[in-house]
Amino acid sequence: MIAIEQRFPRPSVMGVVNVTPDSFFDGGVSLRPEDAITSARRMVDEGAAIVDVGGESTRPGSEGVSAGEELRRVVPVLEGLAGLPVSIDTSKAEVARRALALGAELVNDVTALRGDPGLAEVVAEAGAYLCLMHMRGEPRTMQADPRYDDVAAEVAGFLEERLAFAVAAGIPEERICLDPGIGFGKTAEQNFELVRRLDVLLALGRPVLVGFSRKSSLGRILGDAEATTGSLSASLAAAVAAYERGVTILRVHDVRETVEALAVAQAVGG
Ligand code: HH2
Repeated sequence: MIAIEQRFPRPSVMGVVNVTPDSFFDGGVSLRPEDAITSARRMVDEGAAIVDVGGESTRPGSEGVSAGEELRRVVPVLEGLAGLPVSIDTSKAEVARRALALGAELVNDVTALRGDPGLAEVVAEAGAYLCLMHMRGEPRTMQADPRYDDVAAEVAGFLEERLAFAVAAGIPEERICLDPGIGFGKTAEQNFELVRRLDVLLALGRPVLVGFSRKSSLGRILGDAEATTGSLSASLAAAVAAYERGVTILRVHDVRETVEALAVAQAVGG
């Protein structure tokens, strides 16, 4: 069994492929399977270690979709990506099971195994990699006045508990990475603090994945209080800052640019 830190050396890039009409940044761009497949293939050519295929938006305010609709969106894309490194962005056991059968190697669950009681068993039986992400509340309401006494400690405490849950459910620790969940029930300042204090999360001993790409905090820090997205240049700065603080996997929309930025950061780091 290859540990997740061997499969994904630091830094590795995860390319985002949203097969949705309503994702916060690229909604509708890859809704047709052939467009999603083309986009995912390009990301792999550009240096993505894996592409994360999702059929449900989790943007602030979103409602969620049924398993049937999620499957209808992602299955043709997964079939078209056979043989390529794929992750499935889902919290539903049924969707994950199908995706793993079609060759996905990682399950990216933004609910950290709280959304569907059947998901842990699906991941364990398939021997898949797993990403556990922190989210306060649910997408529909999560941005309504999030408060923490100590955001880094609370996120780490949550992920420590979810990691223990996953391991108890039969998923080996070596196959799991952790994610502070940038933008999932956090203010802009809390998002930046989570990256600044990444050492608190790294102390749990698992590789960390961060998805800051294009998120609204990047637009807000540049002075637009109503921003719903961030620019490419701001996303690259966030990726490099996260990498320099110890992040292993960067989940991004702009693969080529991020791979280039990280190559320079890595060269400087030696
Ligand atoms: N962010 C989004 C979705 N899934 N998964 C992980 N592990 N970490 C993240 O930060 C993360 C995630 C939101 O981004 P995106 O997929 O582009 O948007 P949407 O949820 O609107 O489809």
